[in-house]
Amino acid sequence: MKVDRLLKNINQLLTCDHGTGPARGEQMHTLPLIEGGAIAFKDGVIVFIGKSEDTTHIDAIEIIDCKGKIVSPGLVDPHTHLVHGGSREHEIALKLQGVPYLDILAQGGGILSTVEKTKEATEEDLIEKSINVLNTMLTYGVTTVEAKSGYGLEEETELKQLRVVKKVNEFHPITVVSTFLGAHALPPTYKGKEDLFLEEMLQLLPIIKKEELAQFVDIFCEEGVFSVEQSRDFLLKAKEMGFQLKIHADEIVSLGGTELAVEVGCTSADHLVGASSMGIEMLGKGETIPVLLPGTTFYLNKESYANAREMINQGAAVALATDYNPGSNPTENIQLIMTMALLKLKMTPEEIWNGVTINAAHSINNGDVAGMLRIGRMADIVVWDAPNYAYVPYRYGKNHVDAVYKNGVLVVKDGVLQ
Ligand code: IZC
Ligand code: ZN
Repeated sequence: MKVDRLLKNINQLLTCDHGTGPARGEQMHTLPLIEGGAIAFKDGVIVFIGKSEDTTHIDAIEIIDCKGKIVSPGLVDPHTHLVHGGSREHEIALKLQGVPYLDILAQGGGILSTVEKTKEATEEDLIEKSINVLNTMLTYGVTTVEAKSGYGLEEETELKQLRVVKKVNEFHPITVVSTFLGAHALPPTYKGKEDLFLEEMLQLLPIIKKEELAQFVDIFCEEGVFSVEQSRDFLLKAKEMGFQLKIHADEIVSLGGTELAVEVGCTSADHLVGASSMGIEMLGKGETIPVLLPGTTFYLNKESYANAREMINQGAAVALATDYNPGSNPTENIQLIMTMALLKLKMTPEEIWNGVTINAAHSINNGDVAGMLRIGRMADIVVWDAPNYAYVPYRYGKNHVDAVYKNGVLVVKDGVLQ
């Protein structure tokens, strides 16, 4: 068999292939892998996965010795606020004085401060900034990212953000999946007129559909932002218009957004720090994937983290994400999030790897193209300078990525972007 590249002598080749669907509950304890593995691809497509000793029939243009290394699918970061203007380091002093995130927002800061900066930024500014962030993500081993709008809260800027996502997806190696988050905050001029504002955001959906600007619609269901009732109405209308759903649920105050997510059929429910036991039970039985963001809890300086253990016990398919955004988690480092999942969510290394690969892929409806290695799929592959998979979340604070292939093309070599 003639191939372009053959990676062999891999200490552990993590396929993350659980058959169909995400890894749920008990299944999350298992991480499908091949010790002494090999993987080969041709024209960007995986053509062989197996043991190194079974590769004698393979004639490769390039053979890469991965002794002492592990190989995984390209990681998936399923919750980011990629496109925005400015940054919010000026709010750190308030934060250290103990002013809560939602109070900063209520005072016109937080998300609303980023809205101002995003309005000021040109499309070119936003493209350049997003590309820089995506480049960093790629060097950390991420090959698929979800990106939300939500820093416009009016037509022009929301569409500007979504068009930026569409453009960067076209020419950056990372696949970017787009979400419309027009319902991210209430502009101060709409105070008391939440329903009118949400109606106006819904009116953008036909344009978004026509220009293929987003696959998902999301809402920030939170005290002082949008209620469970408003979120239900908004999401159901978006669903009727053919969008898949996401929700920022129970991030800071427990409102019942987790239950709502399962009720209306959200593909994912994100944050869930304050999810009720009823909500967690529903996640265990339903299809909605909990996307947990421990980096955000850390950066908000909170003590109490999402109850990943109970979600897994109840049978849910937990996924992990950075929540990369300028306020509550300004980092693109998914490997740091893996360590936080280990220490703060008490997830095992197996659960963590499933959480950043196959489950994350399903949480953005990309389970059939991302998050696992299988013959016939595109070669989105990360080579890690780590002797085993547990080493990556354990040995924290450094980047373990050696190489990244996207569709079979070497895009990161020796840890450096090509
Ligand atoms: O800019 O603060 N939680 N939205 C909801 C965010 C965090 C992003 C931000
Ligand atoms: Zn978010």
